[in-house]
Amino acid sequence: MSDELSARCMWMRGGTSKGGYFLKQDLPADTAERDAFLLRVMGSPDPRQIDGMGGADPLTSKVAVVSESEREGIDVDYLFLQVFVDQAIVTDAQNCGNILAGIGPFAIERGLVDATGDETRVAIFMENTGQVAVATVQTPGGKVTYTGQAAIDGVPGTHAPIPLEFRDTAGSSCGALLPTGNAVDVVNGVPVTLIDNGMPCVVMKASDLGATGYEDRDSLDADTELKRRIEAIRLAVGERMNLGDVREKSVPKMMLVAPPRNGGAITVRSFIPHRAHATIGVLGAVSVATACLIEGSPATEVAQIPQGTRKTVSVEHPTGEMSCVLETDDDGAAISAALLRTARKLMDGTVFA
Ligand code: NQM
Repeated sequence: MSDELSARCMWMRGGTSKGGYFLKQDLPADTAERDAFLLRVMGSPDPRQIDGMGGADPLTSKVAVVSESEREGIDVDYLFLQVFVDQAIVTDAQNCGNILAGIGPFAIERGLVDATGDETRVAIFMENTGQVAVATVQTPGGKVTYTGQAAIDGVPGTHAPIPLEFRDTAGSSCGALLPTGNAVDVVNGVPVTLIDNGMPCVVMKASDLGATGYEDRDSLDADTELKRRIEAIRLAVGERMNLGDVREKSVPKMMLVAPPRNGGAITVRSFIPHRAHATIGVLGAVSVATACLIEGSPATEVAQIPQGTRKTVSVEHPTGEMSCVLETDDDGAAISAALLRTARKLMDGTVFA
């Protein structure tokens, strides 16, 4: 590829992730060319991503591709791409609810959506899973603002709030909330819930894997024996979760759960899937919160779940918590989820490959 290749791009923090936001028309139309371009932009494969924009972490090696939508009632289409750090892989096999937080502001800034007063609701079709999210962006005087008083754990300071609403996310990639039809399966001797409420996840008790669930990110990343056991379970369940061969995929996410310690509903340490997460993914948190409502799941053994049909499930993670507001039907099953995120524009210009 020539060094002259470049594209218009905005670099943004979305929630607790960071990456490049592109208009679809600004990227090569051919998928293989697009992926080769993005690998060079990020500096992959290289554990340090020294020759690119990536931050040597899966959470900062992310891409959003955005276009005006032709779907009824939808403003924009969003395709998420995970650029692996140390392998030459770009995958669309997962969605990302953190990068999603930047889509509304980006779409307004690029003129795909008109601001509608002090707040603008942006309906986003998530191409990876074929589902819809609605983001509410602060647009005082018809312009996006990133400043405000909302704080989310894992991000210093306060910013403008961006509430995200999800509906009908069950079975986003696996075809069903519980792809095996079971609340619990036993894999390699470990009871697990295989679940997908927006993100394919394997939920298991940390104690069943010899962990506490309260470890910090670095200790988890350094525990090669724990990671080996987790990866063996992941590879064993890919087909059962209707995800096929997951060796080169970033799903399912592996969720180690434990009782809450800070007044929340549950504690989670997630692997995404090969590195421990610094916090927790948005749709990953929604999926774990949903598992807490499923009788028989290992999650219910450790969770403290509030009563009522509209409940805030606070998911504790290594650097704080993420509150998922779940609405449930009369049977107690989750039907919608809402979360608070923030985002920030970091750079707008041209990126070179
Ligand atoms: O689960 C990381 C993140 C994510 C994904 C990952 C996410 C989600 O924190 O919706 O946000 O699980 O790879 O950005």
